[in-house]
Amino acid sequence: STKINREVRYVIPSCPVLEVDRKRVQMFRLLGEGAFGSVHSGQLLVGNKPKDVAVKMLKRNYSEEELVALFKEMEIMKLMSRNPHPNIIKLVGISTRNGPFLLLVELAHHGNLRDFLKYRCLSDRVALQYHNLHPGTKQMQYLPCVSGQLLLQFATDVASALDFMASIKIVHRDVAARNILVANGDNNDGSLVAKVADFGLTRNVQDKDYYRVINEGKLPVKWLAPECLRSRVFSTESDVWAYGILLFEIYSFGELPYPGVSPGDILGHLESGKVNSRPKFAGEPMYQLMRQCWSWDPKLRPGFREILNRLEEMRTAGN
Ligand code: ACK
Repeated sequence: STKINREVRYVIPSCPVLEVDRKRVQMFRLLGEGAFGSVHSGQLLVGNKPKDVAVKMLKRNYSEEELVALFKEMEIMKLMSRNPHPNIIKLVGISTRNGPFLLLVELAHHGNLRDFLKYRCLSDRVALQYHNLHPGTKQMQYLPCVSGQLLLQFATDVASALDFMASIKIVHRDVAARNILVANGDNNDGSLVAKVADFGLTRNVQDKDYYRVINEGKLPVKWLAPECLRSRVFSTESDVWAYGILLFEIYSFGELPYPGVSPGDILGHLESGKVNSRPKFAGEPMYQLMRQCWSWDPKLRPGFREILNRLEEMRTAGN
């Protein structure tokens, strides 16, 4: 990829409402590296009250593509913040002046859903690794396995966010447990809530209902619907397919989909009529829902509204 030419000046879309003075931003721990840069936990001083935030910024030798990707992510988040949704990570502010570009978003204290599930239900040894990985979340290693109720609630949280996004014609394109974050509930009552994050691949498809990707690098093959693998066509229906894979991840406590199948063989695997088998912790109704999300014909996949209804039925039936 081309390294950015420092002579080229980019006009950063200005947004006075969101602009924050970087002197008010404090950065603490490195949470991780994303595709284009790093994410730190931090605080923003709002008046004289500190607010927890995650601070996203580019790596030092960022490419032009990476800069544009971060801008795009910001624009998508702006679009969604007009009508804030409880299950979507909110944009808190941006800092564009007197230093590197910073994107400040709502902090999710428990990290991504995949690691959350993976390290939670297993042995002390794994819990200890989790402890080392995330020293800030020490208390988690003492918590018991998560309940079926919580799994169903996470599934509902994500479906609700994606239903909202579909209604404003936004296709996420990278729905996967690694891109869902686990945050504390609003009332500080120990409840947890799943929130959709990472809009690096997300696109607004205002005028048409699909988005064709031309020449884009790494794609999350095991989360892609056949039409995405074949012709790079993305739509709300392909988000539904990926949501089915996310259900598989939730109900297998963070297992990799299609274990033993290499990414290059996925399309062939699907073409021969195979899908993921029922994950250990999914009941029959939940597995049926996954199977419908994996309908070959996009039109036969349920919409997120219908998915929400089905999840509600399962909840009331105590599945
Ligand atoms: O599993 P994690 O802690 O969750 O590691 C990744 C890392 O940054 C790279 O993306 C974490 N991350 C991203 N956005 C946030 C956020 N808003 N709150 C907390 N952690 C975040 C992500």
